[in-house]
Amino acid sequence: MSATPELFSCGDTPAGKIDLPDAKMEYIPSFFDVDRQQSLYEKLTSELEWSQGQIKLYGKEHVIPRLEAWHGDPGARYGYSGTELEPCPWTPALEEIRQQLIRHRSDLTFNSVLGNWYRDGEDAMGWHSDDEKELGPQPCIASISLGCGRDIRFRHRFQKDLSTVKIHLEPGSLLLMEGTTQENWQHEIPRRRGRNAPGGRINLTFRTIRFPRSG
Ligand SMILES: O=C(O)CCC(=O)C(=O)O
Ligand SMILES: [Mn+2]
Repeated sequence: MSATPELFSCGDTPAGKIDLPDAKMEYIPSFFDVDRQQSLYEKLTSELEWSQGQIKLYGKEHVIPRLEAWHGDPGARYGYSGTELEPCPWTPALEEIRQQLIRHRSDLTFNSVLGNWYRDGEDAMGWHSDDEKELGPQPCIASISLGCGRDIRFRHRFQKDLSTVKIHLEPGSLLLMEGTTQENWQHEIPRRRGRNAPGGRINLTFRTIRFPRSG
């Protein structure tokens, strides 16, 4: 695949390597088939410990526009959205997905997963990189999408002349981000309003906490 960003701005990104400069990414649109992705979505809505947090920006508290859940091995403590959390235990559906990831790439291990539940198109996530120090250098993040499809956008942190790249994350898809992706690129899930506003979507980012926060 060529590195031309416009190539990815359509809805149907093909399976394979996403050839962005200074990044290592792979996209698999049908990691789960339609029935399995739907049943996993439903299980996760009830199995995970969802809550809506708050974040302080410029001294003002804001409600985070999505629900979040943090699960993993005991001790895989993490700070996100301004909070520090001991993970909730793995659930059967999370364990099933983790095993499928490891079957896909036997060199990968994950000790935790962050769930984000976008209840509708009003829920979103702002520009950021997954570069928290708990993850260590060059983290591998495996991102699973279930429910409705949503766009993810990428922008280079330093090369401002590069176009923003949009990938439509299909329900049942896997996006792997590794190597220097987080060092060099930020990503966001933009809000989607209007006639084509999506319904619910759950995203799971499987991660490895290498340097847990001290309890
Ligand atoms: O919802 C997504 O696809 C992305 C989630 C994300 O970027 C994160 O959890 O850090
Ligand atoms: Mn992220």
